[in-house]
Formats: sequence, C-alpha cells, structure tokens
Amino acid sequence: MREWLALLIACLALGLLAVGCGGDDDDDGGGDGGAATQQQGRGGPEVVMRSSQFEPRNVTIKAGESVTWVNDDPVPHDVEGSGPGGEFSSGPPGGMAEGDRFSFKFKQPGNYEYVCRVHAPGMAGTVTVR
Ligand SMILES: [Cu+2]
Repeated sequence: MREWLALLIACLALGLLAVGCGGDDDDDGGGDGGAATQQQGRGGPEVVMRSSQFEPRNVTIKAGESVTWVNDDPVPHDVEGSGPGGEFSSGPPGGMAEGDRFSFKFKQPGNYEYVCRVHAPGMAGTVTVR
C-alpha cells in the first residue's frame, strides 16, 4: 500500500512538471518583443499605420480609454505626441517594425496631436479625449 501511494505521488509530481514545462513553451511561442506594452490596449480604438498614414487620422475616446497603434506597413514608424495630460511615445523614431503594436491610456480630457517622426509632418493624427 505504501509503495503504491509513493508511486502515485511520484506520477502526480511528474505530471505537474510536464504541464508546467508545456505552459512555459506556449508562452514563449506566443509572445514577442513588445509584449509588455501590448497588454494595456483593451477596449479602445485601433489606429492602423498604412501607406505612411494613420487610419483613422482622428479618433475620439473617453477619458480612461486606450488607443492602440498597429504598424501594418513594411517600413518602420513610431508615435510621439502630447496634450493636456503630458507626452506619449512608442519609443525611438522608427522603433515600430511591421506588426508592432503600441497602446497608450489617456486619462486626461483634451486634444492630443501626434506624429510619426520618420514621416512627419505628413504622417500625423489626433486623439480627442472627452
Ligand atoms: Cu512613419
């Protein structure tokens, strides 16, 4: 009886280890570089960077909502702007490669203007926070 119990516990422990390893593998496969900034963008509009333009160019949200920018171009872009609540930036100029996403939560109402520094002034947009 004792041996049977020991065997059962050993099997359970091995099973847990195997599940743990499998889970880690899944996480590594699914996540890429900018995972930390990607998780904030729930519930707000998406602005697509396409043909070196922001689409849509102007978005309106409520205070507390996020805007997520997605680079759908084969060339690098970025987002940098400011408004009543301060500045926001996706990082260095041209730091967003194809497929990269950047989310920012706007807490303070007002008008925010932003550009892609690589393609400014032509590539620009606004966020209106109510
Ligand atoms: Cu650009």
